[in-house]
Amino acid sequence: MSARKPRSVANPLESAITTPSERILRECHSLYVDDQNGLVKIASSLGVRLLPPRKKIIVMIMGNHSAGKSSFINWYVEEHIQKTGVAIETQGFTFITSGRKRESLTGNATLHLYPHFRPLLEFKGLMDYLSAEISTSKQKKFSLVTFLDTPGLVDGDMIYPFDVNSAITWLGEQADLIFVFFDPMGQALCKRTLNIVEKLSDKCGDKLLFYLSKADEAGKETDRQRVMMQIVQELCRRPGLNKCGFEMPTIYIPNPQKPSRCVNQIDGVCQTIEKTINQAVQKTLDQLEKDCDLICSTISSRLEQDRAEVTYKKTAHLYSFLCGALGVFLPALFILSFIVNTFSKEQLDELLGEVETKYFFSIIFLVMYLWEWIPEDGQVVFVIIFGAFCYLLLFLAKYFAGQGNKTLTKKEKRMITEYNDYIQDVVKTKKGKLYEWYLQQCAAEYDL
Ligand SMILES: Nc1nc2c(ncn2[C@@H]2O[C@H](COP(=O)(O)OP(=O)(O)OP(=O)(O)O)[C@@H](O)[C@H]2O)c(=O)[nH]1
Ligand SMILES: [Mg+2]
Repeated sequence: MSARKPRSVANPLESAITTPSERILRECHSLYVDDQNGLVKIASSLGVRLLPPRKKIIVMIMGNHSAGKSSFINWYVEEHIQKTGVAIETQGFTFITSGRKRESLTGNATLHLYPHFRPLLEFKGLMDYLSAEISTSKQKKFSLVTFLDTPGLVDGDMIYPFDVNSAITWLGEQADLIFVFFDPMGQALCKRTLNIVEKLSDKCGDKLLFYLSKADEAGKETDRQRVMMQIVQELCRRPGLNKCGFEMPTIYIPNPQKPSRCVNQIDGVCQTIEKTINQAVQKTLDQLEKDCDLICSTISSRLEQDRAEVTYKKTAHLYSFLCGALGVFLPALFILSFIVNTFSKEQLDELLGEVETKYFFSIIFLVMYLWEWIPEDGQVVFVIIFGAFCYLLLFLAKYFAGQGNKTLTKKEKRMITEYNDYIQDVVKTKKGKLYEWYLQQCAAEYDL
């Protein structure tokens, strides 16, 4: 591995058309998924699982049938992507996101685009109702948002081809924001919507926001107030929901042909999206720092562990050698002593030379002295014990030789040290720069 800098995705042409937030998110993402030095790859080589951050936030829009969910998305994107109308138009889940060219994707292709959403495969019958629409629009903050349009909810006999309640609840948990649209017409108090909202509020109440949509159709201000009161009352009656203070901005799609005097808080929705994007940028940068620290601490503990392992292995190998040597030497000496004892001193002098014979004999003499010192009826027992002892020594030699776990090879050690340097020198420096950039952007927005 070479500690090269990751490929920067921001070429001059792109930087002219992308916002700083978008570039920060993209650069963070590329630090994770880079082919050669991506943090995901580095972490997985150390046995740590990291997920790359998302490049966009996910805003799920749910609510009653005909509450204006798809119309809101079309308005935000400023392109007629989703079918709208009085009939039940949206029957499945659609991801609406920005890309280089206009495209419509089916279920499998959608999961390819959003691997985080693979568990959707477990929802029986849902795959035929999953799709994605890619638009080239760059309006508002669309380049940093993925909308998730959901099926219109109705009570009664309507049969959904999949478990719609569980699917919306699961998807809501994955989203960064959940908008619940209540329209002032007929179905504002749809039980199914309230049931799902109750479940979601239990798990992710902080990202759940309520809107009174199509507010221009609510009639006079007093009617609108009455509808809102009804909805809020119905929400508060739910045991899981009565703890939250409800805020319910009124929104509608501005129509120049049909001006309305009703207050429109739709710009507030855009600001909420923008705020969540900024939070996502901050969270991503914080997570990057945490992931870098996690990798570096894993590396240092791995090296520390390896050093301890090497020392342990060296000691074990020394023991193994000593036991092995004794296990072979002692019986050899014992047997040799008996053989040599059958030779006369003169024969040995001739064979070995005088000085060597002297030393040799003193050892043999010692062994034979010890042997004779043992009472005759105990000699057989001694041989058995001695044999067992030598066998134990050989067994211990084998045991010590097998002790210790696998240690790092030189190549592996060099590689993880280089990973550490790369993270300290390249990734952390880059993260510092991106943070500065982010703060500059915040300051610039604040000045405005
Ligand atoms: N007056 C008014 N009409 C709206 C507004 N938003 C949507 N509509 C109309 O309401 C109808 C339903 O809108 P959709 O966007 O299809 O609603 P939806 O929630 O996606 O409906 P389903 O997909 O069936 O659940 C359409 O005829 C829209 O033109 C609004 O803000 N004001
Ligand atoms: Mg729709």
